[in-house]
Amino acid sequence: MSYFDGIAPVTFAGTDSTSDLAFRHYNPDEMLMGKRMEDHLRFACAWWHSFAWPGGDPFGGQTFDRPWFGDDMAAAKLKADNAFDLFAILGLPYFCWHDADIRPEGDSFAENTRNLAEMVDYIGQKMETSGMKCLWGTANLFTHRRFMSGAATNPDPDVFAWSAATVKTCMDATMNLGGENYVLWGGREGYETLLNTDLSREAQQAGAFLNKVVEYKYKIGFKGAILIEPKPQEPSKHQYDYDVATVYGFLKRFGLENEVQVNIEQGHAILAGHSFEHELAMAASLGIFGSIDMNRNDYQSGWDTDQFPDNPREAALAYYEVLRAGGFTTGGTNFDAKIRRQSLDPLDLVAAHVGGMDVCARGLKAAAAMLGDGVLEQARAARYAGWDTSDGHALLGQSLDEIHDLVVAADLRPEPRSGRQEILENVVSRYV
Ligand code: XUL
Ligand code: CO
Repeated sequence: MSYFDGIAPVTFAGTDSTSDLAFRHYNPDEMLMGKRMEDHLRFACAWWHSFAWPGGDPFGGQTFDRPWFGDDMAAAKLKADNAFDLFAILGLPYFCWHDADIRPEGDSFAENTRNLAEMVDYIGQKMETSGMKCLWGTANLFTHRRFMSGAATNPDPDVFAWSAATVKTCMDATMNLGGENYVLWGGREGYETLLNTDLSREAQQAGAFLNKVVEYKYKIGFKGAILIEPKPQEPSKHQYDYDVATVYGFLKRFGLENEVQVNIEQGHAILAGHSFEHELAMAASLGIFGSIDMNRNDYQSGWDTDQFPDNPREAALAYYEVLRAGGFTTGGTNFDAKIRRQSLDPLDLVAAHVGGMDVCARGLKAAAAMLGDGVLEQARAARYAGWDTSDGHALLGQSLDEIHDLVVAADLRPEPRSGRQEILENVVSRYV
């Protein structure tokens, strides 16, 4: 018996379909820029939102009633069985997990490790029979009360040690599941008040911690990417991994800019006061683009609402940056998104993913067409054409007084030119 019994596998039915449970745009085998749509998007389901989240909010507890809710191994296995049933219905190729999503919490570190290892075996067998793959694994270093003051940046070295040991077990588990990336979201790496916080120490701790992660990656021969997920607020008042540019500065400081990339989440970009495409373009320009957590925030609430994406234009602009960056290599599109607390039924969980996958597919198609037609890239190249001349090239290597003499000799009079923003925005509107 599956929780999802009675729901048939979702298939592509074309844009004329009015079914709630059909793909109108996501057609896995459709070729775009020489690659299958499924291989472009590399969709993943998030174990925490879809199977572990009880539907609570700050004003009320659990609303969902799932047969697998419980805190023992039998419940964890039932959860895994049903997770794989949902993956099959949706035709999702990947999943992502935290240790706390897939194993029950033990009474000790050793019990946590045993539980995790047993669940990794169980899930590994299900992956073999289903062909499912693991996009990434991660450690939950923020839910349990021991992490209330941070993990790597905790004032208590025992918590640093517990966290480092936990990451070791989670990297082992990710490797055993053939995971293609290992993610670190600094859940409580930040502070509530500067009055009790030593910023210098905490940065040193975080730098040492991440260096150990990279060292261990090489030690075990993990071939995937190590990814940091930036977020500016929530749960801490201030989170150290504020945004892509901040993370890059941190990586540079600790010599890790060629070792670690970023997992960029739509909602986190918005919380940081950026657009999603800004964060993607920034990561690409810094050479640290890795993967995405796809979702959307409510633009009125100012909070990380983790809703499924529903805005084709935003998706198009995001995938445009992904494609400009060369597309995903180890990364993919993880739905770090949850249904609303009133969405009680198995059908809601399926429909949420169908809608999200379809919006991403629609965005990807528009992005591929925009890139293929080249209108935006031609306009961009034309705007910077002066820098491609020999004078333009030379300028960056010249001193201030050399440049001064050039300007005087040529009687230079720069002429402002239109940035053509509205025309370019209209171009995008033609595609979405
Ligand atoms: C929290 C968040 C996490 C990370 C993984 O906002 O996005 O789910 O993606 O720890
Ligand atoms: Co996320």
